[in-house]
This record gives sequence, structure tokens and C-alpha cells, in this order.
Amino acid sequence: MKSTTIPPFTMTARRVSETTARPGVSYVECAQLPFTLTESSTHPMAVVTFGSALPGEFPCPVIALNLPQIDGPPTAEVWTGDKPVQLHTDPDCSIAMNGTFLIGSMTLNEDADRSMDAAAYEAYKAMLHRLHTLGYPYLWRIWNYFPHINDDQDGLERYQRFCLGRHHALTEVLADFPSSLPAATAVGTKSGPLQIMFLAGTQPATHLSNPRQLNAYDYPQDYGPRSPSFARATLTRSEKECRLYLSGTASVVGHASRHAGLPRAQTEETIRNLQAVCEQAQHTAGFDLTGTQRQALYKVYVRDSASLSEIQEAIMHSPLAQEHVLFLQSDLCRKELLVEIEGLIITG
Ligand code: 3EB
Repeated sequence: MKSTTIPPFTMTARRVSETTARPGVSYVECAQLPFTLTESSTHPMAVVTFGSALPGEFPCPVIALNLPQIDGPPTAEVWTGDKPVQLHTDPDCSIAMNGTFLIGSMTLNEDADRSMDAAAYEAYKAMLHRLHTLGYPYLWRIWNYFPHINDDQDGLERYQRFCLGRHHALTEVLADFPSSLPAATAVGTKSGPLQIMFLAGTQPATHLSNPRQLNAYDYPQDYGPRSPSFARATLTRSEKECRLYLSGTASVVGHASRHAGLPRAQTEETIRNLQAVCEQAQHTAGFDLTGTQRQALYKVYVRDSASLSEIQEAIMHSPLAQEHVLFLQSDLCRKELLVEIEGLIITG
């Protein structure tokens, strides 16, 4: 595996050659962050951290997730754009936008009077309302994070309550549900409020299915009273490049979990699923995976750090061995799932 760290000078050099508006994303060593952000010729839009405290102050929203990193030096994810950024902040929502797309985060504290379905409904309604008001109505990518994801809350698992509230809000507000649903991730943090991170655009993106997997929004009710509202992947294009956002992907074939108790086999199945959705993007949407300036970033969410070495071994023997991979410890939305992988592939 390549190091998860991109030295700041590399990042700057790469950005100088870019000419059209698009999001840039990199994994940067936390210790290098202040230097990277001041030296970079691009406009920082968000910094995402995974359980490590950051030195100094930043000119953009910092999204702190309690998802401990389990390998490599402390790393942050840095989102940049190449157009001036306008910030919109209030106590539970921060958004950075640049006329083409925005990146934001919505935070909602739970309390005794608000179950997870109510929290998800409220957070999604508030997010969608802001996207419409600001003029970025098209969802491109969503990340959902909250603690105790597999715990029971009044007779229903918290993840299933989350799906209920999310579905309710999206069916009320989103035009063309479910075909306008974007790629997503939903995983469990160690602690913290409900945090929703989102990318949205002034123009629509293309959302894709995976031929090996049933669309999540068509799952039978065995997995909860309302199905998970997301697409398997989302494709965005600008003049010079394509981006393929790969949803959190697990060892699920059709709608069934495979290889319970076997982290290595689950990782291999997950990688087959990722390859299948990439092929789908190539065949149905003309996504050119062989582009000259290809860049790929992955996050591997690991339920139990004791299975890390088996998961890493499976990755070493796969095409992901050549890519930037960040390993994070988190709970996953079905109890039997031990690993989930999301990705972003950029070609130009
Ligand atoms: C799955 O295939 C695994 O609820 O937003 C992956 C990505 C999963 C996103 C979500 C759930 C979500 O069903 C779980």
C-alpha cells in the first residue's frame, strides 16, 4: 500500500496544473496541515479529522469525526476547490460553496425526547432546506455518522430508526426519489452527535446501481421498516475530469450479507462489489478508468481492529494495493458486517 500521506509540495504542484472548477481531495498528515493549507494555491473548503486533535486554526470548516485511525500517521482529509469560497455557518451547520458545488456538515445532538428516527428526519430536512435556499439542490455524496449504530432504541435498532427518518425526509423533499439519491456511507462513530457530511451541486450528477447488489432503496423489510436511501455510486463530470464516488460497500450480494465471521472473505467480496460498480460506470456512463491522471482514495471502515491484518492482506492482493487507503475503526450498519470500503476515483 502507498503511504496515506501526500507531501504538501506534491499537492501544490498537482494543483497548479488544474484549470477548471472542481473539488480536490487529499489525505494529508495532520502535522503538515498548517503548512499545506497556507502553501497550497487552491482554496480550502473543509478538513475532516478522524479522532486526532489538529494544531492551529483553519480558514475552513473542520469536521471532527470520532472514527479512530488504526494504521499510519495521524491523517486528515482535505477538500479544496480552485474558485473562491463563500462560507455559510451557524451553530449546527457549516457549508463552504464556490458556485459549482458545496461541501457541508450538519450536526444534531440527540436528547431524551428525540429518537434517532426523529433526529435523522430533522437533520435531513434542515440540510435539504439549506441546499435549496443556497441554490445547490442536487445531492452528489452523503456521509452519515452517529454512535451506537447497532444498539436497540425502544424496540428498533438505531440504524433502522436512522433509515426511517432519512427516508421520510427525502421522500418529502427530494424530486425524483429514489433515482436522484446519491452515493452514501453510514457508519458508527465511537461518540458524538449525529453528523451528516454532504456534497451537493448546482448541476445534477449521475447515480449508479451495482449489478451484484440489489438497490439498497429496494431492500426487503427484513432489514428495517424503511430501506436505506442511497445509490451504489455517483458520477460527476467537469470539462477536464470525471469523479466516481463509491458508496460504503460491504460483503452484501443481492441483499444478503455474505461470509459472517470471516473478515478476509468479506474484504474480497467487498472488492468484487467495488469492481462491479466501476465496470458499471465504464459501460453505462462512459467513465474512463484508464485516464492518464488517475487518482484514487479509499477509506476502509473496520469493525474490530483485531481483524485489521486479515483485511490488509486481502487489500494487498487486490488492485487497491496501489492506492491511498485510510483505515478507520467504526461500527457498521449490520451486526455481521466486519468491513466496509468507500472510494473516490478521479480521472482526467
Ligand atoms: C449495504 O450495502 C451496506 O445507509 O447510507 C452502505 C452504504 C451501507 C451506505 C447507508 C449503508 C449505507 O447495505 C450498508
